[in-house]
Amino acid sequence: GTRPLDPPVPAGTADLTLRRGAARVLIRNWAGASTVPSRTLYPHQWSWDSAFVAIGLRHLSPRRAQRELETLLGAQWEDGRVPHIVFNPAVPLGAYFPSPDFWRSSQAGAAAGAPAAPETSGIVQPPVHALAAWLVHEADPAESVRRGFLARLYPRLAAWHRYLTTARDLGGAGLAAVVHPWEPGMDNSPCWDGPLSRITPADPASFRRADLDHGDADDRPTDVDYGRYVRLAADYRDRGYADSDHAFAVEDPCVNALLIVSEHALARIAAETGADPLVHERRAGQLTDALVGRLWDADAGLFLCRDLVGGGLVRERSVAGLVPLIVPGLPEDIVRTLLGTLDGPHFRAADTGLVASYALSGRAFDRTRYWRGPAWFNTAWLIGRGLRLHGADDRAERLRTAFLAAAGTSGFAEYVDPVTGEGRGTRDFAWTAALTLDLLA
Ligand code: 9WN
Repeated sequence: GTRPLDPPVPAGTADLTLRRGAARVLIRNWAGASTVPSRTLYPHQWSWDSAFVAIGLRHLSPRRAQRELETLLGAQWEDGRVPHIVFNPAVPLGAYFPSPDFWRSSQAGAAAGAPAAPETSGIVQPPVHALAAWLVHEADPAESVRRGFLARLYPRLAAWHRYLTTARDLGGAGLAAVVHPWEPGMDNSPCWDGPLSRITPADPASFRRADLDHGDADDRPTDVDYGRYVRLAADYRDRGYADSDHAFAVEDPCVNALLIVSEHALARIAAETGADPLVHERRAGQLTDALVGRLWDADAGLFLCRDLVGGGLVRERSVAGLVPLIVPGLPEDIVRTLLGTLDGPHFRAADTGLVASYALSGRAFDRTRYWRGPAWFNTAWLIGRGLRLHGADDRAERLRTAFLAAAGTSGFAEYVDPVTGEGRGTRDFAWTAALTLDLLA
């Protein structure tokens, strides 16, 4: 209890400190036209990071949030793909691997319409961008209209979704496939262990990891995994980034759920800019049916990944299988089952606070290693949105409280131990700070 002589603590002081800290991270990580995920570990622009960053930046500066997305989409390829990294030419080559001289986008990607500049990677990340663009617009519609923000972005976002639903419809059922473990943004998820086991790792002497200069080796993917990432990326590059003959191709529920939510956002953007919203609503509906038809697994209690090369569903419980909670119009029994899985023995979200990236009960669970257990802030934010969408406000509030506490005590960590909440990975991580600002708004 409070003693009478304790100075009164004004309401909201903790929030104010947290908000200031988060704003400071975004200001420090701003690189002039976009935000770096981390000043040390990730010194370029990353695709889905920028979408999450824009969602937070809009509370500080809607103008800067627009710029963030414009810079990313300015590096779009003519075939519609939005690269997962846009390289800053001022950063030394050795600061991050793979660097521009590995991807060689302006040359190797010429047939796919890579820009002459800037240099980019040739793979993609989850399509959170139309959702982010809509949320940025909503933060200051007058400024957005004045700058023609949505009108300029709409054709680019539409081309991006077209790429994903045509060139990347490798399974033929309408869902977008990912062709590299970096694409779904969950690099070393145990879901990729099976599909990756068929890939011969590149010779370790042929490349040098830069991530270990800044990150703890126990928190990062292993060398064998890296060898396989390099092999897949080099093969894709050597095929001119053509979407055929992929040795790794997976339909991921998180990627497709984000595509659906972004397709709904694109419908709103279309309506706002005088284009036809119905094509987007229709596609969102078709994608939702395909997601449920192809990736839902009632026995597992969540959505699973589908391995298009080996065939069949990947029987691993990953947070990616819970993210479809953000999809509007899911069948009610699926929503009920997902809520049960979230708080049940595999994820125990009610006890742990944030949501583990991989089931605590899973065979490959590892509390410290990246996407094999640690809890991440972007997935918590997405699941929180899903909980609100389905009226589970108490759980959403619980998750929000846990998110803000973990973000503050960990110094805006990249991820946290899912059991103790202890910070892991890099600090002053941009999307952790950005989504903190969003939850405080
Ligand atoms: C590879 C930037 C990115 C995130 C990913 C996260 C990590 C890169 C890496 O960092 O991936 O793209 O070097 O491990 O897994 O989700 O976008 O923050």
